Parts: sequence; structure tokens; C-alpha cells
Amino acid sequence: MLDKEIKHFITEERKRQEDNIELIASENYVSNDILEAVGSILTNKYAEGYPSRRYYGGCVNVDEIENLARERCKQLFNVKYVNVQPHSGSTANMAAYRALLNKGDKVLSMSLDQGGHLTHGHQLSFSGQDYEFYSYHLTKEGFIDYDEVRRLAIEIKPRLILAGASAYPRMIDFAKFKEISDEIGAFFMVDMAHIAGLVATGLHPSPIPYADIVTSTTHKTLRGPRGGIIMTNNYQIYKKINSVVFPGIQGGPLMHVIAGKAICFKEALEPSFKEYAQNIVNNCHRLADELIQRGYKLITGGTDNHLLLVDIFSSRGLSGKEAETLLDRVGITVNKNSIPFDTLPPMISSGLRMGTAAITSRGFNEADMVEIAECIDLAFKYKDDDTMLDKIHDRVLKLTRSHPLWY
Ligand code: DSN
Repeated sequence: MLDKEIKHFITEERKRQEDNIELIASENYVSNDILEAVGSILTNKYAEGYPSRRYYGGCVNVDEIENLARERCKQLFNVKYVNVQPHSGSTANMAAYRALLNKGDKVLSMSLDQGGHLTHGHQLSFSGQDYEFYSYHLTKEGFIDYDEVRRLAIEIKPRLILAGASAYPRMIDFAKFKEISDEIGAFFMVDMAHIAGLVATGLHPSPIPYADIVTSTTHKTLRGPRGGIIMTNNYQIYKKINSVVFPGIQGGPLMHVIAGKAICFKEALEPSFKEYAQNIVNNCHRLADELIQRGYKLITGGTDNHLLLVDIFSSRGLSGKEAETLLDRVGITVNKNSIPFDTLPPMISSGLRMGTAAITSRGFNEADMVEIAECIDLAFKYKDDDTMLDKIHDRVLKLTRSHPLWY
């Protein structure tokens, strides 16, 4: 690469990704094939429109790529219609809302502070500005309170009920949400971004049979390139989604990313991906158990999926922000996260979110989870002892070097 400045930071980032234990629950490491597709000459091509109906010539190859992406995605999630063009999960959600709602319509969702997502109605996001969002809550133990969802649905009469979360460690009962939506005649939508890889492999029940629209990103547990997808079994809704995505909110699709998505779906259809997803869950259970044994309080007392949420303020008297910085010091990357009914502001927060999708891609196993829990615990124990923190960092490096990246 001729641009030395950018090359320098890519090299540094590669080293960071190689040396650190990556526990950010929404991140992963893609295969060499996906990396190659996303870095390919496909980035040069404009292809506004859809396969066989483009506004540009020369789309013969990208048409085949988008068709392959759509067909593989349909097969993977057993769904009739899919749009693979959204640039991100946020635009996928924007398109889904526009396909189902009018501005100002009411939506019932899990808000960001309860474990939802910015685009699930936060006031600083287009979602909270364009629609009237109401939030359902968690029980004090941290589980979705389905009785409250039903009560609020009947009271508020939203046009849409939304399920899906960014920091919810338990299974979501999509059938229950559908039952409530039907009871009040609301649309039901699921944003399964975090759990897509588990849904693809049957390790989390699929929302496809229940929801009018399912959105997802492709880069979390699904281990594809950064991007979004929208799925539905309803042809009329599908037509609307297509026109909302293009020309409604996007221009030319990112064909290099769509090629990466196509490869991701193919990889996720392989039996080895099921094994991978099972290992994510096994590792997460083990990490949760090991932290609990060392006296850490986990929201809901454990996990069913790829992530866990530690109440670090109650467990060790540090805010999420302080804990995130401390773990960074020893080479463990996590993110601070609000916990349900948090008394601290989001930029400080009382929680830490940890996920096992990325480290499982590197081949970390359950024995490694014991070592990670030990390193985390020692970091809190010796938080003011630089010599000890250096030693813990060495242990982290030993672990990451025993599971090298393949790039
Ligand atoms: N920012 C992502 C996450 O970390 O969960 C969600 O889009």
C-alpha cells in the first residue's frame, strides 16, 4: 500500500486484533474469502436497482452475485424473500419501519437502556424522531416481562411490536410476541442481528415463522462482512421493502459487501458452522460459570446465547467505564454497558458486556474460558499494581498467541 499513514494504522489494528482477547459481543473475524471479496474490484461497480432491473450497464456479474446472495440467504434462514442491499443494520431497520409504518405511528420495543438498540426508538436516532416509541421493560432479574409487553400492547395499541436486543443474554420467545401482536392486530418485527448465527444453526428459535419482517446484520455471530439484510415471507411487504431500500433510502448497493454476504451465507450453511455456533454458546456458558464462581453478578444469573452482562458495579465497585479501561490495560477488549435500571449514565454505566463469537472463531475452547475468567478476576484484584497488571497482560498474550489469526 502506497499510503504509508493508513498502512501504518491498518498494521497497528491488525496487531491489536491479533494480540487482544476480543470480547465485544457484536464483533467477529471473517474468513479470508470474505476479506478478499470485500477488498475486491467489485467496489468499483455501480448497480443501482435490483438484478436484471439496474440503472447501469455492465451489471452482468454483479447480478449473478446478488442473486447468489439472495438464494443462499433464503436457504439459510428458510425464508421466501430477502433484500441483501442494506448497508447496515440501522438502514435495514429504517427500511423495515418505512415499509410498515407512517411517520408518527406507535411502536412498542425494548429501549436501549433495557438492552435494545439505538434504532429501536432512542430519541437521538431517526427511529425515536420519526415514530412514537414506547418501551417494554425487563423484570428486576433482567428477563423480558411478557406480561408487561401484553399489558402495554393493549393499552398503547402500537402499529408495530419489535423484538430483538443488543445486550440480552437469554432466549427470546418470538411465539409469545407474535401472539400478543395478533391479539391487538399489530405488525411484528424482529431485529435478530446479535443472534443471527445461532438462528441459522438452530441454536436459537427462528423468528421467521412469526415475524412480518426480520432484519439482521451479517457481521456478528453470523461472521460475515459488515452490513444488513431484510427478510419476509410476505410478498406485498417484500415489494415495499425493495422500493424503500432503493430508491427510498439508499443509492448504489455495495457489491463488494454483497459478495462477502454471499460467501458468509455459504459458510454458514456448512456443517462446520453449526459446530462453531455450538462452541460459541458452550464457551459463553463456561465463561459465565467461571465468573459466577469468582463472585461476579451476572444479569439474569447466566446466559442462553453468545453474550453475558456483568453487573460490575455491584460485583467489584467499579463503573463499566473504569472496568473497560482496566481490562483494556491487560489486553482484554470489552464494552461498558448499561444494565437494566442502571443508576449510572450510559457513558459510565454499571455493566460490562462480553461475548464469545470472535474468540471462538480463533479456536478458543472451554479451558481457555477458565484462563480468561482468571485474567479478568486478577485484573480487578490487582487493579492498582502495575507489575501484576503487566504479568496478567503477558498471560493474555500467551493465550492469543496460542490461537493465531489466519490473515
Ligand atoms: N453496536 C452493536 C452492538 O455492539 O451491539 C449493535 O448494532
